[in-house]
Amino acid sequence: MQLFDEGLHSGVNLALKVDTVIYEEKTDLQDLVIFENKQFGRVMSLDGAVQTTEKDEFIYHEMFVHVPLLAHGEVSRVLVIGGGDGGAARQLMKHQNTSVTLVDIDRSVIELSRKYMPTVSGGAFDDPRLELVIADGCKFVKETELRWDVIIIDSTDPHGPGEVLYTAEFYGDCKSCLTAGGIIITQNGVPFVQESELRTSYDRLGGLFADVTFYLAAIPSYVGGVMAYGWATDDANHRKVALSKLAERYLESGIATDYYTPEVHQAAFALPLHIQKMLTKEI
Ligand code: AG3
Repeated sequence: MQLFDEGLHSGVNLALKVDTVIYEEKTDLQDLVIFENKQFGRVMSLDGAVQTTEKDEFIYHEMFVHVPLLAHGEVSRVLVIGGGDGGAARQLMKHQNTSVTLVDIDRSVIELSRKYMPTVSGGAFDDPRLELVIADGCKFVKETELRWDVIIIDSTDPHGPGEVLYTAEFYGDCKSCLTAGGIIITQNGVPFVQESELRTSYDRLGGLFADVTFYLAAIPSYVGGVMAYGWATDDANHRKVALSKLAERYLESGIATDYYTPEVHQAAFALPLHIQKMLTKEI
């Protein structure tokens, strides 16, 4: 029996049975593998770390997208940095009046996701409301004159090509691409096994925005417990939207979800004490 042995963290590894290898390639930028697993369906890994699986991607992407969009309430333009599998884009396309710019550095990720895991993007790349840019996200946000209401940083973990997407400089450049009251959401790893990532992002985002925190969701294929999404905005009201208001926006948006509910949205911001302590701990 073949095993995929993740090796992303020291001291704990995710091992997945590989039923069939679907595709394997060293792209110019990353080492990409797609394989079939009974529990997760097709799994895409980059540089040895699981990025997306057919069966649980809805959790990760619904929480990435619907939380900021429904918290903000008036989003018309969204920038996605990374996210080449198209999972975030598919959730964004559910919001009728939303247009998306998706900037990914690696064209192969997009092409292979569309070909071998088509339900993940679900046609988002064919939607005229989506503009695809193949570019270095860092360079893109530094140079663009355009502005967005929400920026979703759907990056790999901070190793390899994804590392620059966790720097204060990059966050600052993202901030200058936001409309007033805009929100930045980051993929911030699994706090139990990636404490320093959480702490670093908290400090860097905290130096730039008035309201910085994290919200949580458990993604079964991201080993080690709940995952943290970074939340950064200058408008603290977005985090205080009443449940009744979120429910109203959810209904009005007409989106169909399998994980997200307004109640889950609110509850996701409740941080267990050990995670709160990580944020203020001296390191
Ligand atoms: N973004 C999240 C990658 C997280 C990987 N971490 C892990 N395996 N524990 C990837 C792109 C998904 N759209």
